[in-house]
Amino acid sequence: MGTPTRFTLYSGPLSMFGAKAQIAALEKGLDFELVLVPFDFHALYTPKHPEVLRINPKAQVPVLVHGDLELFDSTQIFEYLEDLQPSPPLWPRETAERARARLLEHQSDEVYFPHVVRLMGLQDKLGEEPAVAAIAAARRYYAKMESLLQGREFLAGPLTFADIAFYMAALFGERQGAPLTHETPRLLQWRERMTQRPAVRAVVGPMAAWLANAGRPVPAFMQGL
Ligand SMILES: N[C@@H](CCC(=O)N[C@@H](CS)C(=O)NCC(=O)O)C(=O)O
Repeated sequence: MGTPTRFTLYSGPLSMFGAKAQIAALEKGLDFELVLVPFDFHALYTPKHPEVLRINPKAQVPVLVHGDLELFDSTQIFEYLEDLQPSPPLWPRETAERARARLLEHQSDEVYFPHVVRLMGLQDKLGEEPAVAAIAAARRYYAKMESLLQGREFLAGPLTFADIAFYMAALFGERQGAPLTHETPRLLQWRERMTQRPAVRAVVGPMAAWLANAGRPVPAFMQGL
């Protein structure tokens, strides 16, 4: 028996990293089973799903299981999906362009998103210095992304994993007090282009419904999906 066609993706109803993997799999037209692990605003990610605990030493989603292959980390999953289903490609073909796109994807998770994580713990103090500094840092990052969008529709040229990563990270920035503004009009248009993609709507629509059901604010650009 070879590797089954379908894989299983463990994610959470409000997992930004899980949503990255989910959107990429849908963009590639891959068939998979989505397993949502327990998550709510009170208990957060407890109890942990037993498969997530078994597979990922960091006990985090997303986790992907495909036959006897077990993977974790959204960026590792991106690489596997690209090899599993090369078409449509989500990394540019040319070597330097590909490296730039990979760096952008990395920066979204590791340079921009930490500002958003900082804001998560400062929601009742958004007017105070640490939050103001985190919001200013997020805005400086938006300005860099705005300059990349000069004359192109996506951050690295064609649609890539870098767009998927930054779309999801910025969605959480929007929720945590670092929204996109008219100071970065090309970035606003990019977000709208991304939001209209069927793969994005299929993931962000249920996330918006989940937030509304939990009594949490739903950013305007996520409404009506
Ligand atoms: N670098 C990892 C980060 C994964 C991550 O932080 N996952 C969160 C959900 S979005 C999680 O499972 N948190 C639960 C925990 O850390 O206990 C990736 O890219 O997949």
